[in-house]
Amino acid sequence: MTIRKILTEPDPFLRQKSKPVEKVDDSIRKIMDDMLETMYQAPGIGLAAIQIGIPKRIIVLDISKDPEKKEPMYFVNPEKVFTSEDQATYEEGCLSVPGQFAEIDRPDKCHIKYLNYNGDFKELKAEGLLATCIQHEIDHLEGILFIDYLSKLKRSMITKKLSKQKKELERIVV
Ligand code: GNR
Ligand code: NI
Repeated sequence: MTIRKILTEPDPFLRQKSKPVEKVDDSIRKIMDDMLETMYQAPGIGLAAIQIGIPKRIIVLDISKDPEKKEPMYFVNPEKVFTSEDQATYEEGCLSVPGQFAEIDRPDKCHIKYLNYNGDFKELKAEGLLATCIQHEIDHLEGILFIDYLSKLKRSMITKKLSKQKKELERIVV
């Protein structure tokens, strides 16, 4: 397994729409393994393939509280088939928007269909943090970041801060 570099805002790559996976084969499983390792070491509780520069519809998640007990979840070509009217608010962060957090409202429950690690068709009813994370990750597949739900002013403040940080880092590296 390989730890990959996580792209950060304002990288235009993050705004691409990811393409469906045609077949869950070993090359796709290798991407999922790398994504999981990259997510654990970040550390984060979810990751979409586009965040490591691969525009394919693949998500990994692990929302287990105990770091000793790994409970990885893999979703290929996930599609929302239901979202509840009732909303839930969570303080969200994103590995592609480092150091920034904001309260975001989303449907409290969602049902999804997807392919698992072995390429089998599955359905899942999610609520609470799991539902929030799945929706955050499916947004990545559409090129959407959680900061897109904030006011224009808040979003541009965050984007400016991050692009300044990037330029400073480049100066140090060079
Ligand atoms: O690590 C993460 N934590 C998190 C917290 C609240 C809502 C969503 C997330 S996902 C995020 C990792 C990430 O950026 N996934 O795309
Ligand atoms: Ni994210």
